[in-house]
Amino acid sequence: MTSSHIHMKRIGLLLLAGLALAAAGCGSSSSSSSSSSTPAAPASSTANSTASSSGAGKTVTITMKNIQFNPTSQTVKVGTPVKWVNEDTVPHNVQGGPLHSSTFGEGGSYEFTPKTAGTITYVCTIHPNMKATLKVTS
Ligand SMILES: [Cu+2]
Repeated sequence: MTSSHIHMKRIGLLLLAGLALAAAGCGSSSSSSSSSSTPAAPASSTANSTASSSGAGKTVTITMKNIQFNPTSQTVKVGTPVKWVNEDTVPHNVQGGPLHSSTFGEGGSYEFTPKTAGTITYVCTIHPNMKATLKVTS
C-alpha cells in the first residue's frame, strides 16, 4: 500500500513538471517567433531591371512614339543589338549611316547590330524632325 502511494505521488509531480515545462515552452516560443517573423517581408523587390544601362550582348530598344525616337541619344557597345520599335499609329523608318530600315507601322521593328565604333545620326525620312543619335563605343 505504501509503495503504490509513493508511486502515485511521483506521477503527479511528473505531470505537474511536464505541464509547467509545456506552458513555459509555449510562452517563450510564441513570443520569440512573433518578434523574429517581422523582418522577412520587405526585402522582396530588389532586382528591378535597369533598362537604360547597355550591357554588352543585350538588345537595346529604342522606341518610336509621339513622332520621336526615345531616347534621342543612346550609347551602345560594338556588337550590341539595337532594336527600334514603332509604338505610334503612324509608320516610321530608321535612316542614317549604316541604318537603312524599311518603313514600318505600329508594332513593327527594325534591328541593327553595330560592327564598328562611331557616332551614327539618323532620322525618320517621313518625319524629318525625328532625329536621334546612336553612339557606338568599342
Ligand atoms: Cu516617322
